[in-house]
Amino acid sequence: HQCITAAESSRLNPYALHPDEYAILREHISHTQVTTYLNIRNGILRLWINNPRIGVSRDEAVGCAKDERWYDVASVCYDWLVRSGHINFGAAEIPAGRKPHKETKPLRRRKTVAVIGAGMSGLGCARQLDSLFKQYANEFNDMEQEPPRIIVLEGRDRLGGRVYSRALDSSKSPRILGFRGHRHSVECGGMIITGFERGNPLNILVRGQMALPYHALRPDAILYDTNGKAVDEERDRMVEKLFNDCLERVSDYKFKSAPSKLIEGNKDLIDEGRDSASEGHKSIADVEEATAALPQAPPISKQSLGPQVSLVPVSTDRATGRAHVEPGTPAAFKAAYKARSMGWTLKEDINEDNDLELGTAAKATAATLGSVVDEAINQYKNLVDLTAQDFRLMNWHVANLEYSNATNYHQLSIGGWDLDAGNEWEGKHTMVIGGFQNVPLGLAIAPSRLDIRKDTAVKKILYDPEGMAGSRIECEDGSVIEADYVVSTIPLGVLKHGSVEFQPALPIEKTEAIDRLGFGILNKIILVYDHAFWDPDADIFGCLRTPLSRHSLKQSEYASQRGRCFQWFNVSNTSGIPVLLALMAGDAGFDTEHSKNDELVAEATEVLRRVFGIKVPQPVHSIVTRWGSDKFARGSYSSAGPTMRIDDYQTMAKPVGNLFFAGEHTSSTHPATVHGAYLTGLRVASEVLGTMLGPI
Ligand code: F2N
Repeated sequence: HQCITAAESSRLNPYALHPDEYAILREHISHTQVTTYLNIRNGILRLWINNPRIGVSRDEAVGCAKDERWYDVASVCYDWLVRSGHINFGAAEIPAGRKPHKETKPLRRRKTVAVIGAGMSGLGCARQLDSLFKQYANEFNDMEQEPPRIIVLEGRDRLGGRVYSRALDSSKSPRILGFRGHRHSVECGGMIITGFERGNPLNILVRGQMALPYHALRPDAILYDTNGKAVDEERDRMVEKLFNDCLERVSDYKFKSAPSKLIEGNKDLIDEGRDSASEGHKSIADVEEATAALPQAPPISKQSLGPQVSLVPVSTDRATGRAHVEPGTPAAFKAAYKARSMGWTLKEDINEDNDLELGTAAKATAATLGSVVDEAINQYKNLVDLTAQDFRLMNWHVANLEYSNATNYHQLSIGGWDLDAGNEWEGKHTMVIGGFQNVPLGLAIAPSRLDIRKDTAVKKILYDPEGMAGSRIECEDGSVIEADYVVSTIPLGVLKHGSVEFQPALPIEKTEAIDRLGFGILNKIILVYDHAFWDPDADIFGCLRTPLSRHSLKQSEYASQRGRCFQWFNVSNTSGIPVLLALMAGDAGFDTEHSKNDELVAEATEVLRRVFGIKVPQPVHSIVTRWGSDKFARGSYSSAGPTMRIDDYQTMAKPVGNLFFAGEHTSSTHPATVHGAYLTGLRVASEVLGTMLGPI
């Protein structure tokens, strides 16, 4: 069982081959041997997950094969797991590579890899390269090369990029007394680690390697209405269901991606850790070639699953606003019928056959998630009686969705806005106590110190798109770095802004994807107090906002206000002092860029006073983030822009010659997240090593 859990924790299906494994093994093993292979692979993963402070050695991995005949396959599996970053990643002590079987040869010039950016993706990549180069030192020796040097170029004077735990400086706020000498910090950027139990690689780093303390967010969050009273839970649930149904109706217009081929082992045997008795003599490839002429089974259609389950129901997470898949009834049901089953009373002349007519909104060339959902909400108004409070509630959910996408939902693609839904992992959301930034810092120093040049802003990258000649990186301070391989983790916002020049210009497919993808703004207002006046046992609470003309039942009138301090985090547990953090999402995120701190703090205080009474004091210290004006970010994170194409994130990830791309905006499975950024760093490290050593 531990092997099964280890595979799941490593984001691998314990019972089926990953597409890469399939590509490596299809000519070498038979269908029946897949079971044996998976048992070996899951066993290696178990060794790793049981103690991720120390990397698994090749000998240990090979020992997972029960039979000598499988040693070679186990060794290949080990190579794949190491190179792809499924084991031996992060801040682990790394076992030495193969013993040199040839004499050490005279070495040629040492190659250089330059990584631009010391955020999670850049540091993740540099650390992984460092570790891979150690593990494959002998292979480099065979090529008469010393393992390459890695240099990280960072424009800021600090590490972590969009993970920024800003220290609360007691000298600036003399009233934060008693805290002098202690390191208190607040998260100005990425903060929440989602699905911490199983699958999130940050779990291994935070818990398994760095042993950082963390706080699991308590998910229940009260929503307060504008009069300061908690919203009736039942009403809240009804509105949320209606909102989710609007999102589901949009899912008919979603991008469809082809399901990937699944080569499975025998589940029962794998569960028991037993291998298949028979061996099978034809390789997977032979069998496939023999059956290629046979007609393929038709793809599974929504209807064939029966009317009761929907394949892609959508709802948004309360703490993060991110879309996730939940079992639900399909949008195919008539809206009025669904509304009634949610507990709504239908208007007098409406019966269960009445439906929404979203056709015109959805088929318009300029259709966006916002235009269609706004239309759906407006049409629901004709089926059931929606009050002004219902509109406030509905727009709180819109704000929450806009928060996770860092933009107004009229700037989101109807087909691709939730492309990553379904990839979420199990477990609570957590926050690192004492600062999330300790994770990138940990990568920078352990197990050995990386060569990181801070205050080194890159302004120009001259590269060879054919990958034959080396690259030249010019920095703002006049320094020049020659590199054989370049990894860019430059944020999408900076790429859009054009402040880093590529010579030659990036290929057109990439510049078009840069244009189509979105890069919006989420900002935070952080308020430090000398005592807590809120419920210390609640981590999150929401505040409904009114449009400029109060009691409006017009959806469009809510956009500018709904994201203003709509969601609050009590981060005292992780900061060590009484701190509240309010989100400015959607249009509000953008407005924050050119609003004055005093006005924002006054507005936030006003929102708090409605809930906690007029005694709410002025904060002793406050911080307002402005990620849009930040020269090294130019916004908060990427999103599915209105005209995006299904493979835009993959296009962002493609290398051009020896110029590689990592960063949050190159992850099609976990964009806009810290763990997603980290995984792209691992991916690119694997690509770079593959270019140097060739495939496994
Ligand atoms: C250069 C140059 C140059 C640049 N020369 N160096 C909740 C949960 C999950 C996902 C989302 C959310 C909601 C959002 C949220 O509240 N989080 C959040 C996030 C970002 C920001 C800005 C805010 C305000 C809030 C949040 C979260 O809780 N949980 C997450 O998992 N992610 C969250 N994000 C997004 C992540 O912070 C972000 O995706 C990730 O950190 C990006 O990492 P990358 O490595 O891709 O980029 P970055 O850290 O910007 O590193 C690039 C580096 O390059 C940076 O150090 C620059 O200074 C540097 N650089 N130009 C040299 N010319």
